[in-house]
Order: sequence, then C-alpha cells, then structure tokens
Amino acid sequence: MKQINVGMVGYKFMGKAHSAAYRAIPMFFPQVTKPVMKLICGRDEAGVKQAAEQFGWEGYVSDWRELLKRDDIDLIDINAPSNAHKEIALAAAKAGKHIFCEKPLALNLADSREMLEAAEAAGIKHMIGFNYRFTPAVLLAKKLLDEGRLGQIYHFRAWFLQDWIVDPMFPLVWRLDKEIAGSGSHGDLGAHLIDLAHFLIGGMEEVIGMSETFIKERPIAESMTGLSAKGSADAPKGPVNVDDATLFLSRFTNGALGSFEATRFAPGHRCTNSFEINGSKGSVKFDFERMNELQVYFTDDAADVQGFRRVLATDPAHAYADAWWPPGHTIGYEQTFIHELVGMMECFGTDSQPVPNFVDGVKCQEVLEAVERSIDQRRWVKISEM
Ligand code: 4PW
Repeated sequence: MKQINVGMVGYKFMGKAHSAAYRAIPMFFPQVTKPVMKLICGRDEAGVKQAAEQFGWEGYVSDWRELLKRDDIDLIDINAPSNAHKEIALAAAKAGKHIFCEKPLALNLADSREMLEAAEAAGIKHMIGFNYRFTPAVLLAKKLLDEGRLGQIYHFRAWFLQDWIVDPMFPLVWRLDKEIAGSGSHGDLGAHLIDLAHFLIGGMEEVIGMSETFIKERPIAESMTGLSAKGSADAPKGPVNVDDATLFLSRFTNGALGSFEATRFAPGHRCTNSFEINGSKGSVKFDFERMNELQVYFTDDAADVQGFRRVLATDPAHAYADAWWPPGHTIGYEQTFIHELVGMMECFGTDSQPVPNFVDGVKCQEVLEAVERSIDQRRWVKISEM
C-alpha cells in the first residue's frame, strides 16, 4: 500500500514522539507505506490546535469520535492516558480502523482481553507501543539469543529506574492515579521490562512480588501534566493510590530465573531501563541511558582477553543501521518510535500483523496482574491462573 491516513488521539509526550516518527518515516524509510498525518485529537482545543500546527498535522478535532466517522482515516493511534484506551480501541475496531495503542494496553487484564477479541473479530491490524524492543542494541541481544550464542539461559535480570517523583512536593499527576493509569511504576515501567523479557527470553511460569508507596499524599495537580511538574505548597493534598516501586521474581518456562525492579525512587537514574542476561556461553548487558551500546561477554574468548566488550550497535551488521548514519554516528530515543511505527507500516498490504501487537499486550497484562495478585495474597502466582 502506498499510504495510510492517521488519526491520532493525544498530543503530549507520546503524541509528540509518534508525530516525530510519522514525519521521519517517509524520509528515512521510503520503502514502507507512507503515514499521512491527517488529524490529531485532544480535549483542550487551544492545546491541540497548537500541537497540530507545531507537529505538522493537516487538522485537529477535540472529540475522538470524529476520527471514527471519517472515511479518510485508516489508522487510529491511541496515546491518550491509559483509562481512555479501551473505549477508543473498541469503537475503532467496530468502525474497522486499524489501531496503534500505547502501553499498557488497558487498566486491567479483562479489559485488555476484550480489546484483543474486538481487534481480532474486526480483522484489523493492531500494534502496542513497546518501543524499547526496537533499539538496535536490544535487537543485537535478541539475535545473539536466537543464534544460541549465549547458550542455555540462566538469568534475566532487569531494572527500570527513574527519579522524577522523589520530591514529596511533586504533584498528584495522572500517572499517580489508579483510576487513570491502572498502576504506578509497575504498569508504566515494569510493563516495558516484562515485554522485553517475553521478547528476549520467552514466557513465564510463575511470579512473586512486593511493592511500596513511599509518599502517601501529594499536592493535587492543577492540570493534566507529564513527568516535569511543580506542586504548589498551598495546594490541597490527595492520596497516592498506585505503587511507587514494584519488584518481583519470576520463573521462565525455559527454566531461566528472572528478577525485575521498577521504581521512580532511584535518585540519579533518569531512564535506566536495563537488563542483563547470563547464559552458559556468555552474557549481555544493556542500559537505555547508553542505548547505542551492548556489553557482550563470551566464555570462549581467549583467557588473556576475557571480559565484557562494548559493541556499538551502529554498524551495517546491526538492525536499522542502513537507514541512518555512517557507523558510530549514534541514534536516540525518537528512533525507537520510528522503528516501531515502521513495523506497523510494513504490514499494510500484507497478511501479517505487526509485532508486538495486542496479543503481546495481553501477555504483559497477565504478568502485571499476576504480580499484583501475588502481592495481595503474599504467595507465588502461576501465570496459568490468570
Ligand atoms: O513508557 C514510558 C517510559 O518509556 C513512560 O510512560 C514514561 O516515559 C515514563 O518513563 C518513560
């Protein structure tokens, strides 16, 4: 297919990231279906008008239902807060529109299953925004695993550390409200780790977790803000009803052991989305703050040069490298969104579904909810129970 017309819901952090990706695709990936930036939607008319002009959308609307009525919109991109995902996705599927949805897929497992069923019944293409999978260094780790170069896998150790709410005066933004976000660090950051675990290692058998809310009340936010907000000392306070940090252990189906830590209370860590994998033939280490690099160790290296080597994943041997710059000319956060949306664009005009899609979203939600159940019931929970 030559082009796909996009209608996008949301225009803040993810809206900007997706817009930048749609703009870049025709320039850097001219071989795939071209996304046409038709309409952007947001509830605040002045805000969305400004975003439409700034990001390069042809027009804007302030009610997402308008997008579904339009015959010239093919794909609905949902990056509004998590509590809006289900209603929009169900209506979009019913209207026969393809869907890209940000993570986590929904507020809970039952809702995410309903979304998957609706998408499958409608026969549309669906994708979920687990963007970190599309980092070339992560794809190098995946290649080494698939080729058996790390041998039998023993450990997957992952941590996503941030620090943007350490200050008790940071306000009660939507990401700290269970009704809107579903959960705190667990669904926001842990969801990415769980998806990476599924992508790299495979399914899980059982999990056990613990979580904490360190700051129980915060000043009520004056408006719907993102990660950088300032609370006012005179603002009334409200309760924080999501986790500040969630940790859990898992046993993978292939026998590997997993450990996971998601927190917004790690001063100095802005976006430390990291994992380490240990296998019988070697190990790899990744840290998103150094996203172009993969640390690689092979047990069969000569004894006198054994050690982790830093591989810069920007050479022609690495994923997506040919679309970008000469070797060593690194890429950034925005490329993860460009690559994932290229994945979606590649599927139009073919029989295939993009990956990761709502199936992966549901699998992630099963683990999220199993961990929550294990915390409530203080026991190991099998994924098959969910
Ligand atoms: O998934 C996103 C993360 O990559 C989160 O929603 C926010 O941005 C917070 O950390 C990053």
